[in-house]
Amino acid sequence: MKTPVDIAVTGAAGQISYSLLFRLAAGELLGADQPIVLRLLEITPAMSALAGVVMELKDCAYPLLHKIVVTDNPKVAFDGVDYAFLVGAKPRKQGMLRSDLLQQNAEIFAVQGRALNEVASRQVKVLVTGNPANTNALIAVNNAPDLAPECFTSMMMLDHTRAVSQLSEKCGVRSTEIKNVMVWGNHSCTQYPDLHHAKVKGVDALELVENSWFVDEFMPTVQNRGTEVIKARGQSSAASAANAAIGHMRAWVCGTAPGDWVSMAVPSDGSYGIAEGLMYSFPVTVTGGRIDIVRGLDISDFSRARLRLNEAELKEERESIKHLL
Ligand code: NAX
Repeated sequence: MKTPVDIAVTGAAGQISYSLLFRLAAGELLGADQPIVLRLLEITPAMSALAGVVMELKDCAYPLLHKIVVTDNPKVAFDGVDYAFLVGAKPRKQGMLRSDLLQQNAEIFAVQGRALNEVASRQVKVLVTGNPANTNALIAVNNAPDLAPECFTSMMMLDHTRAVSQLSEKCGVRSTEIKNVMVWGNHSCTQYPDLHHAKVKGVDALELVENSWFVDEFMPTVQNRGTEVIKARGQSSAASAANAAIGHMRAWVCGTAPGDWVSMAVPSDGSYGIAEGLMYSFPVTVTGGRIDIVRGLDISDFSRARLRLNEAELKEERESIKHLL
C-alpha cells in the first residue's frame, strides 16, 4: 500500500467541491492505487454543511480515502499538503462585477498564501479556482515567499475545455481529435480563446471554419459561457468546474499529451511580452511535473491586441490589490 498523499480543498462545502471531492476520493487525480487524505477547509458558519458532505463521503466507503480532516483553520488544512485546490471564495452572483468580487476575495488568498508558505510541502501544487482566479493566485504567490512561484497556478482549464467542445461540435469530430486550442490571459470575459494554432484531425482549424464563426460566435460563446450558465442555472458552473480542476491537476501530475498543450495561468516569465510575474494564461506543456510555457508561436496583430487587453486588465486588477502583495 502506498503512503497516503495529502490533498487540501478549500470551500469544501460549496457546489464545486460537491463534485470535486467525490472524484478525488474515487482516485481520478492520482490513480486507483494511491490512497489520499482529504483536508477540507471551510469558514466556521459552513462547518455544519461540511459535516453533511463528510457523511456522504464516508457513506461511499471509498477504498482510497484514508482519512478526512475537517477544519476552519488554513494552517491545519494545508499542513504538509502536496496538492491544494483553492476553491473557496464568494461566488459571483448575477449582476455582480468582478471588481466587487476582487475586493471581497483578496484577503482570503493573502491569508491562505501565508498559511501555505508556513506549512505546505515545499513541492506543493496549488490550483486557484476561486474568482477572480488569476489575481487571487497572484496574491497567494506574493504571500508565500518561501515557496517557488512555480508552485502556483490558476484555472483556465474550464475555458480551455469549453473552447475544445465548441470547436469539436462545429466540426463534428470528437474532442480528442482537436489539438492545440489555447485560451490566453485572464479568466474573465476578456480572455482570448485562440484557434490560430488549433488543429482538427491534423488540419488547421481556421481552414475549416469561417473567420466570422471564429470571431463572432466561437470567441464570445467561450468568453461568456460562465455568465450563460449562471443565467440558465441560477448558479455558476460547478460540475464542469470540478472536472476542469481535476483535468488541470492531472495534466500537472501526468504531463500533457505529445504534440498537444493545455491552457494554464502561471506566473509570466515575460513570454510574448507579458509583464513578468502576472498570473497569465498561456499554452503550456508539462513534463515530469514541470510546466513550460510554449514559446515562439506566431502571434498575429489580431491576437496581439487581445493578449495586450488581458495584460492591461490583469495589471489593473493587480493595482487594486497592491496593498496585499
Ligand atoms: P460556493 O459558494 O458554492 O462555495 C464556495 C465555498 O467557499 C462556500 O462553501 C464558502 O463557505 C467557502 N468559503 C468562503 N470563504 C472561504 C474561506 N476563506 N476559506 C474557506 N472556504 C471559504 O461556490 P462555488 O460554486 O463552489 O465556486 C467557488 C469559486 O469558484 C467561486 O469563486 C467561483 O466564482 C469560482 N469559479 C471559478 C471558475 C474558474 O474557471 N476559475 C469556474 C467556476 C466558478 O465560477
